[in-house]
Amino acid sequence: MIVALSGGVGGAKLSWGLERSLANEELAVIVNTGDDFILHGLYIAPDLDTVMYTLADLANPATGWGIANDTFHALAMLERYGQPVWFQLGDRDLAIHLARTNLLRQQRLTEVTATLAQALGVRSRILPMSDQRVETRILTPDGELAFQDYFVRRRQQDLVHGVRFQGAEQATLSPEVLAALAQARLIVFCPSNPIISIGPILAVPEMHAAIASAQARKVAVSPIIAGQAVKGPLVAMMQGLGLEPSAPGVARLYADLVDSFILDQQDAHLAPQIAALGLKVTATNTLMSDHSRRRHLAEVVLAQA
Ligand code: FO1
Repeated sequence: MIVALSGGVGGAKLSWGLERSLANEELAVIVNTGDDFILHGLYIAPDLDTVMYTLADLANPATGWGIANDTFHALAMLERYGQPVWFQLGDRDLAIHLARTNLLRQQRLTEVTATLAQALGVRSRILPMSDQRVETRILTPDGELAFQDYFVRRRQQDLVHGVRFQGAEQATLSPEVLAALAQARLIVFCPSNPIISIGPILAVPEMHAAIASAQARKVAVSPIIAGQAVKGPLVAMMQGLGLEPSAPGVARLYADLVDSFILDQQDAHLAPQIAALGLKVTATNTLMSDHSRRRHLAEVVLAQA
């Protein structure tokens, strides 16, 4: 068993590479649910959907989230009814939020996700980080914002001086997550945002403890290449939090949990700073701009086991 810890787009792409590189071994992807929220009365889990759509080869290649070639007729009608439309829900995408919201009345999020993933033909196990609600909250000069308010509605323009994960202290691990971590021979920290994507996963106290005590080898991939995040507000966010926005800055956040660290070859000169933390360092091409590069990065990751 290989276990990946993932946020949205970057984690989904590496998970795709891992899944397609594994012959008989199973992949379990533990996914951030700190971004989940209710809109139009629907339970929306963007990172779970991004991982499922990517593994099902349905994802919109332009954005990485949502479904390829989707249309937005329902959203246009919602606008006529005076409903908020800052969160772009496509017509095909809408179905998963309807189904999930309905199924959640009877089942845990882990069970609902398994049903949806199976329906899409996904071969890997997609595991929400917890069945309890954990909500990422962003602290800004304008006060505390709900995650999607900060990320999508306000377009990541606010200065971030803190992040908190409401509910994390009370959240527990599902039996499915515990079993996956116990069986893992390799745990992969995907190149997702360490603050708002991997951060919520590790904020569940049992998760941190279960990863720390797992027998598996543990490897992280840098989401920062040459001082730039591949996607999203990571660099500004790390600066706002007083962290160094670089591969070594990310490695420091994970140093107590991982054995090895993969950074981009453009950052190879920073390897000694990471080796000084006691980690094995590998430099390679980490930008997953096409399918063959996803597989390449996955193979370098799997070689760490
Ligand atoms: N991200 C955006 O920047 N704008 C959107 O309108 C948007 C809609 C959306 C709909 C479904 C879905 O699964 C994801 C969506 N995302 C959108 C992405 C998502 O909210 C964020 O990228 C993640 O929460 C951060 O990982």
